[in-house]
Amino acid sequence: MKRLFTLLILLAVGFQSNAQTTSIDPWIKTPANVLNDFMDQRFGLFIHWGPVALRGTEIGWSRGTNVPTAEYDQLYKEFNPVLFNAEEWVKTAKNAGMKYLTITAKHHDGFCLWPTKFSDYNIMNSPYKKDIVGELAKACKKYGLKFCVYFTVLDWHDPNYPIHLPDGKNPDPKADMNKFVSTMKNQLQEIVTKYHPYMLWFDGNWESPWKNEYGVDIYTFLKKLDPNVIINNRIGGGQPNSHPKLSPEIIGDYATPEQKIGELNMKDPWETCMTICQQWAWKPNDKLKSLKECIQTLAKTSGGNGNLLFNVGPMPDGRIEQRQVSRLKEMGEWLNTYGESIYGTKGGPFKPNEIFAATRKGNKLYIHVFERKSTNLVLPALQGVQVNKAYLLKGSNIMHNQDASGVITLQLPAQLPNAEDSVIVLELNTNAENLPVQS
Ligand code: H79
Repeated sequence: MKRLFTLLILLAVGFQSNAQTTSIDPWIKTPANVLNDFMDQRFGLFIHWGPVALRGTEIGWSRGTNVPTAEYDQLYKEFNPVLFNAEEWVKTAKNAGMKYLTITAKHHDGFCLWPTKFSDYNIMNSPYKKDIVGELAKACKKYGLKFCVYFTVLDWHDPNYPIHLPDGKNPDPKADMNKFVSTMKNQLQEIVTKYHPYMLWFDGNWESPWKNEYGVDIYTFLKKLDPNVIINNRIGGGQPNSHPKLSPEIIGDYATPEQKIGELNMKDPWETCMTICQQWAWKPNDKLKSLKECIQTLAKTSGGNGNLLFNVGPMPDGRIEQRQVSRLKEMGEWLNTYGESIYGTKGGPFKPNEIFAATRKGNKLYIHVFERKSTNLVLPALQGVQVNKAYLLKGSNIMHNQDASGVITLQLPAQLPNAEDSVIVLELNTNAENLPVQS
């Protein structure tokens, strides 16, 4: 009997350790309240930066393509962004109405923006010699922004990682993934214990050397260091290089559609990452998005129940381009008036489109009007719901009508008060957050 019991215990332990290599222990997953808090923030600043700014080409991807590898790998010796001022960047984000900030501590080119003990290829060996990640963490704390870190799991520069060029070909037989993952864990431990990031944004997990078991191992490792740290869905292995979805097999807390607005999803947390221009890293004269595109992107993202991580690539001297700073400030000015319809809201119940998007909180339904197609805006039927009152947010009343089937017609003013997105508040006789999504 005792033997049988021992056998059962051994089997159970064996089963458990096997399970640990393929999936995450549910007990260590990021708590729902932490993720809800993250989703309430709605708007963050993504920053892609490194010595590559000296060439104005794409970070990581231009190594061995637009810029010869040997030249790219020497750029750090000239990287001296004397005008870098962490507080200026954080103030830029704060004035834009952003609530969090994510810096590329390490991109696919392997250069580390913090003084890591585990690689010489870091900022202390540039002429600049200051901890960029640390300065930003400190400034975020001072100005009340959540500080987050981007860290890719591929590294074309590290000899222990089998792939050395963006083409993903010719794995190097001398590489050693065990050593590589061990260095990565050491670096992540430095980051988590020194800078206490609110969230970690992984990337680069679609290349063949990256395996799901590494993702399970690293997620588990991080959760032991900080049970509340939020982790995106690019840490598991064997996945395509677009991560718009969450599912039980996918490791990570939230989905990350890239360069496109995610679809309305009331169940899974998600965050769209998108560039303010076209390139992630700084490019001279890169095409800047119009204010309309910027604000409507934020409204459509919120309207789909997601966050927006909006990216700038600072210049090699350490400044963010003035025209980008100005655009972000304009977004902040819009949010000063209309922020109530973005922060802490839920998306839906209508799917965002080119004419309008909807957000909701309590008994208020916020209709983001992008375009005045005609005198009236007709919304899909909301059955069993009554509109008690309709008015422009921070403005005058709006004539409204609801027919027997629940279809709501709003009479738009001759001129919308805001050229990019005017918000109409509908006060309902019920909690708008409980309304089912309309197809
Ligand atoms: O860090 C940014 C990208 O470098 C990274 N994710 C965001 C946050 C990323 N790595 N890979 N991918 C995205 C997917 C591959 C995109 C590509 Fe391309 C399209 C590679 C080559 C064509 C983007 C456009 C990069 C170079 C040109």
